Amino acid sequence: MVSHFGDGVTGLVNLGERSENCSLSLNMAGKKVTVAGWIQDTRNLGGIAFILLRDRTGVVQVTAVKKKMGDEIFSELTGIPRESILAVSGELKANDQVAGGFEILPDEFQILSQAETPLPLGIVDKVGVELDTRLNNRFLDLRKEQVLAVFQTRDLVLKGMREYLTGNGFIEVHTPKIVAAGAEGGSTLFPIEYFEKQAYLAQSSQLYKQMLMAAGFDRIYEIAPAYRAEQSDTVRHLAEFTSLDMEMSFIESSEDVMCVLEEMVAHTFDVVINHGIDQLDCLGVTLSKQKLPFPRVSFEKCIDMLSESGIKVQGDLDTEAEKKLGELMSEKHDSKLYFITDFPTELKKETFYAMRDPDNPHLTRYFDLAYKGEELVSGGQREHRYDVLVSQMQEMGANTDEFEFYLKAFKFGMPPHGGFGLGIERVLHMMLNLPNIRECVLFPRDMYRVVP
Ligand code: AMO
Repeated sequence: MVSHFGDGVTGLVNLGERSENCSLSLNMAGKKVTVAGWIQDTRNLGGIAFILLRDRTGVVQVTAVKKKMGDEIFSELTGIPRESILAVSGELKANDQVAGGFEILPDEFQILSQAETPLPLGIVDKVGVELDTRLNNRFLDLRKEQVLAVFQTRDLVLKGMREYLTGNGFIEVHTPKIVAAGAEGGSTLFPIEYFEKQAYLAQSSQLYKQMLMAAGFDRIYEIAPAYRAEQSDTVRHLAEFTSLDMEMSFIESSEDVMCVLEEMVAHTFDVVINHGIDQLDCLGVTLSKQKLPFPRVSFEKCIDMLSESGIKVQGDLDTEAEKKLGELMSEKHDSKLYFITDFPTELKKETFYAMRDPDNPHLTRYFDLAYKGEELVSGGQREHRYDVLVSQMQEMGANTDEFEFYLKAFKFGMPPHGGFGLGIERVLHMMLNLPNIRECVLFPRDMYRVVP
């Protein structure tokens, strides 16, 4: 029998043959169970020792009595180093002095894997450890309850987004990550050797999701890695992040895209609030339900608001201005999530695919969704008219020959369309108030880190 410490998931191995999965509970009092897990701690009081065994589902106490086991076996069991993996068989006994209300009295045990000492970092110790040390020993760091909680929340965020999009007629697709041209500016492209040709790691699925609109796929989304050779070593930039890209056809304006986006984000918050109670509690985070619609404020209006509060902006918003704007939005509109709309063409110069406002070519039909001052999403309506798209590309100096494979899709029936790109780690970074975006990635990649 394979047993678990917590609420009925998987994880523990048995000593003998594997059969059904189940979780330990008081109902099993008096029965013999076999469990296995990591030794979190051993408290040896001489005649009696308490060993805490941990797996993903929780912790169980194994109570070893010297008189019962004999000196030799008792010292072998209590001498096993922390974080070794131990399998134990014995009676599950009710004991209301113990957390969880029961303990295991071992009859036999087996060391499945012995950990070396000292550990590069503690799993339950309160001592603060540098992020670099944690990331260098990430397999150990990931054993921590609060680190696991981040990835369980990440799982919920992804489930919430998929659930909303699938429920609204979007199909999940996968586009190439080895590409011949980038859509987000040359400076953040990672070149790779691709047989005899020059290729790049995809910065975004932009060109492909648009081509799928020409294919008549109508409503698609993709959740996949995106690569940016970011020269900025900040707490919110990664060289490899997970991008949720969405694209939809037959829209009238970017408002259609914003409506889908805000509903998806609000639904995702609901999923995390309803199903991530233990994780939020473990991380000390309180999340509130998000009210719809999210406020929409034009870029120009944002600049005015900032200027009234003493921040002069030249060009795009910098980090300080973004942070301040987050505070102002929270005060004035009572929302931590808000859209910045009508981005000036001047600021979206590299975004050749953005549709410009027909009444004012100095403005685009482009928006960002920000959360507490950090950009989570950018998107908008795309330029679907071949001639206009080509002239926008020429205006920004793009080599249209390189994009021929993409431009061709605009010549044979391209519907009006739009979409967005959302950084999953940015959402978690802000939602869980984490100090660094690297906390939201199992094995982060940045300017300096390519291992583990
Ligand atoms: P953009 O370049 O603004 O737009 O990226 C979209 C979203 O992706 C996330 N993001 C990042 N997250 C972590 N580290 C990075 N280095 C990083 N760069 C971007 C952010 C950002 O809002 N093709 C367009 C989207 C579209 O119009 O559909 C694009 O990629 O959350």
